[in-house]
Amino acid sequence: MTPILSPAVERALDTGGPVVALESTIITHGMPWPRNLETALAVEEAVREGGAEPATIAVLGGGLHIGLDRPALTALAQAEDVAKLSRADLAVCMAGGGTGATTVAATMIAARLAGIEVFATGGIGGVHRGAAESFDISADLQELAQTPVTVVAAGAKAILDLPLTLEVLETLGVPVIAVGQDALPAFWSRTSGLAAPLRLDTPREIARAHRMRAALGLPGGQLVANPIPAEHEITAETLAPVIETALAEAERNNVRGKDVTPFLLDRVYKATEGASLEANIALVLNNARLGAEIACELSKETER
Ligand code: PSU
Ligand code: MN
Repeated sequence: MTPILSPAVERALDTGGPVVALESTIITHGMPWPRNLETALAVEEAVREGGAEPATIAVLGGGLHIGLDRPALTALAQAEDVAKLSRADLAVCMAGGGTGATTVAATMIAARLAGIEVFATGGIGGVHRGAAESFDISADLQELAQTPVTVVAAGAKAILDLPLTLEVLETLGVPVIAVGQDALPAFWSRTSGLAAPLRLDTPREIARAHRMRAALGLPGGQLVANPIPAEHEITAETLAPVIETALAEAERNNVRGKDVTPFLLDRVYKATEGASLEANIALVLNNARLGAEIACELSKETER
């Protein structure tokens, strides 16, 4: 199985140039049309402005595509009922010639196959609240433990159980690195009230840590938690009651499994009258810029 690289991604990888992987579940399940397409295009542009090549990843007609052209992005953004593919779903979807959007876990798998070391997104999946009963822990966490890709996210969403998410990441040996601050960011909010296990302040240090992990023979990646820019943040205090209501609704409607994250995101979007979406877009752009900087540093490290 060979991934299908877009010409621009292939060129960049052939020459050891900086490439940043981007996921597609955020397009199909994370944001409403047409903001999802606008955001996907703006994120790609932000990566290019940062001097790297964007590689949005999705499964189209059974092929694992790394780098999507505009018609493919548009079709994905408009499609309804696209499958959400995590590690468990990827092979079955591809073998059956299906189409699906890749989550953080599946995007990491694809990035590694293509030789891409950095991936920028919004937020990762984590340990859901009530996981002691539901056992709902995102496969994203295990993926970070085994697939050597540096993932730039704005932390994990406050809809999750953040203390337990940190515990699981620690158990799995995943470095959780806050950028430029001591606190763990919480997606829409700059801080979660929890200390981040690790802190680094520059893309160069993050790139060097990525290389050092490989040199030590450690499997897995790094989670780079980049706080949302201050002017776009929604404070944790504002969000807390909104999240409580969304979680209660999910419970009442018996929402389970893969549907939980999209359901909660949609409820928060409605309850904040769209403000959560604006914040989400701002943080993804911010992560794309940092991802490009890290990819540029990694490509310099290779030359040294
Ligand atoms: N966070 C967002 N938007 C998203 C997701 C996370 O702000 O769309 C997606 C990502 O693709 C992530 C997935 O990998 O949700 C996690 O889903 P689950 O909890 O079912 O593993
Ligand atoms: Mn889940």
